[in-house]
Amino acid sequence: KKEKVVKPDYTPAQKKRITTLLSPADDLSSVKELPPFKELETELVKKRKQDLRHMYEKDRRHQLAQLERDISLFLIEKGFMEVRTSVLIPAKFIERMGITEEDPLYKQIFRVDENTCLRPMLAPGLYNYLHNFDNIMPDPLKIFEIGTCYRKESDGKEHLEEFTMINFCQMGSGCTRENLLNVIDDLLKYLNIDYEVISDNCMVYGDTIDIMHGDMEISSAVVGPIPQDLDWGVNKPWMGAGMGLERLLKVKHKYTNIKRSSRSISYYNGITTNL
Ligand code: ATP
Ligand code: 9VF
Ligand code: MG
Repeated sequence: KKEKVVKPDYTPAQKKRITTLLSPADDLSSVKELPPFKELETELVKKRKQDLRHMYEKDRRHQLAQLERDISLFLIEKGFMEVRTSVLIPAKFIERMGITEEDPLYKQIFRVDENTCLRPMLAPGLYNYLHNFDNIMPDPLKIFEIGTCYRKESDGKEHLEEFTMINFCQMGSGCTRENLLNVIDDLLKYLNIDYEVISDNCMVYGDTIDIMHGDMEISSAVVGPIPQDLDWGVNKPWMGAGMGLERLLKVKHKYTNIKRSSRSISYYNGITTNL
């Protein structure tokens, strides 16, 4: 006969504190009788301090920074050239991306002043490089950027208002769905992340190939060309994909909330700093 799990009546604030202190490795579901709040809190605080001291002793790498380095080296090895463009972009780039007032993304833009906003995506910077490098580099041209993007978001566990995107793209020959899916497959195998491919569409690109881990989108991939390429002075076939680094970390470390993998003063490598 199954024994009843005795749940002490923690207050909502106490539940929240315990949740914050838990690491994905902790498994309270097998615990038959949970201890009083103060006892459990003390035990978890002690464990999390040990975890942090262990990181300081043995590793010292920030997981978001390290993931950026890993992806960067992987893509450079695959022939993609790294670029870094501005986080502050001209507001006119938003229109030029084809983001109109009807596009849900339009209202999500952080505007800095009349002519400037924070980039919600990396595509404008990449478009500029595709145009400028077209008659300098051999065919195909392969570039990528990794960096923070900003969007006003209302929805919680998978969305950050400040997040890190990797966007790689290739222009010229070899820009097929098959080649695109191969790059994504190589990258996600290298990162040890399971995924499924589904079709979707958005206002900017039309049809997209979405890469999912369960219910969460980890990447949107597109095979061009598309009409608005001409507004950027781009007139060759292309393929590209954008992927969120904090979502990759959420999957890799089984975080229940994406905040654990974000730029933060509240968490260090997924562990609360409020100890
Ligand atoms: P969603 O539908 O989940 O809001 P999206 O389709 O608007 O995402 P894209 O514009 O396709 O997002 O951006 C490419 C990738 O960047 C996404 O697949 C996701 O991994 C990541 N990403 C987008 N928005 C966010 C966000 N607010 N927080 C964290 N990651 C994000
Ligand atoms: C793929 C998703 C238009 C040739 C410079 C590169 C892409 C989807 C990227 C991202 C975005 N697009 N969130 O474009 O690789 O830009 O919406 Si380009
Ligand atoms: Mg998408």
